[in-house]
Amino acid sequence: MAKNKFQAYFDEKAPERVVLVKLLTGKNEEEALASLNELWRLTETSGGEVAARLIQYKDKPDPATYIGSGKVKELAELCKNAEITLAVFDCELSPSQIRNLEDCLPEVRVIDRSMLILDIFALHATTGEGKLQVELAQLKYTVPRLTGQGINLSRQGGSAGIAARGPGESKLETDRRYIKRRIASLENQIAEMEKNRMVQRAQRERSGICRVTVAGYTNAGKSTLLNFLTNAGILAEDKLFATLDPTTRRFRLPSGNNILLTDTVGFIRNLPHHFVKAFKSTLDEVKYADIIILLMDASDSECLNQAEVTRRLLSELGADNKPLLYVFNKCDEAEKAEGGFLLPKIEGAESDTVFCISAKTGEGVNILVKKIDELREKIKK
Ligand SMILES: Nc1nc2c(ncn2[C@@H]2O[C@H](COP(=O)(O)OP(=O)(O)OP(=O)(O)O)[C@@H](O)[C@H]2O)c(=O)[nH]1
Ligand SMILES: [Mg+2]
Repeated sequence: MAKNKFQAYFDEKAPERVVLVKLLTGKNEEEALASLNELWRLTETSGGEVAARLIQYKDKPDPATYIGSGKVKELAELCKNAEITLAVFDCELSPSQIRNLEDCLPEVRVIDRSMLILDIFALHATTGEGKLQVELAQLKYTVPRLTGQGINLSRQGGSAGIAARGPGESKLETDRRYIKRRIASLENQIAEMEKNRMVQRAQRERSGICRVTVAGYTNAGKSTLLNFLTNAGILAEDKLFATLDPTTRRFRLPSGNNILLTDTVGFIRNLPHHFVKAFKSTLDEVKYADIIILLMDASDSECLNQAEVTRRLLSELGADNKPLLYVFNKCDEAEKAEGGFLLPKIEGAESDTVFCISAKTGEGVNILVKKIDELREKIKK
């Protein structure tokens, strides 16, 4: 099926061919490359196939096209030769940068990292609230970046291309006034749902049951841990952002006391401000916890940086004053590495708040549970 920028097709037999584009400014190169690898995984989660990567070393982004004009020509050539139809930039692009880039790349759609993440959210949103939050974020972020191109943001039975998938069944009109009205209506609906959530939270608070929330980078194993402890039956898979909606389950501690365990949406670096705002009611879950489990994927070499991103987001959400348990998950996998797995030191953390577990095999989980039991006692005093 022919693809052009006005009609995006997502054909499962022939995934969209994608080029990842990255500017390296010489600062923090390790982080930049980790971010590029993450973009690769995000692209695959979204159903795309990474056909190429294009890296430019440059001090500052070009205001008009982000990468320099020579590099844009190289990109156009690459896309033509490798039959690439989508370019994903590992940054935040302005609407005019997207327009300029697409003018130079006639057969290629251009999106940025946030649009890709939102696309995954659109794919994975299952509940009413999740879908409303995705639509709000798309209207505020994606639509202003795409409407100039006349892309029809409709969901044709899941057949639209990456970043052209919307949460609603109906056609998302691109008319500015309509968008403004729709944003206001979505904000109202989300505020209503937020009220229900507040009522639920108040009930939980009154019940006096200790609330333990599992937070962490996407794919750290949060849902697997909740499933292991409570048989919650949450979808847990090797995909980024498999979970969008918080799930809470009761769990009985060895002391016989109950706690409420909550699984949350994963964090990722460089979340745009609109994004955090649109998902505030979901992300806020951490603010109402009595104890936070900061889960990390010990088998990922980036795990300490990911923990740092999580800590920063927790602080932005006003949840940095809670008892925090640092839990290295997937130790079964990490132990396979040469030399095994050595528990890293976490700055500012007492050694009895750092754990090593496998949510898959259950290794070490009982020690963590014991600690939660102790903490619960302390908090309730
Ligand atoms: N080897 C190993 N794999 C694990 C462990 N815990 C989780 N996984 C795997 O890691 C992947 C991600 O697990 P999830 O539980 O979905 O992770 P999550 O943190 O909920 O991810 P999101 O909801 O996408 O943010 C799945 O393929 C799990 O099977 C573990 O202890 N060991
Ligand atoms: Mg999950």
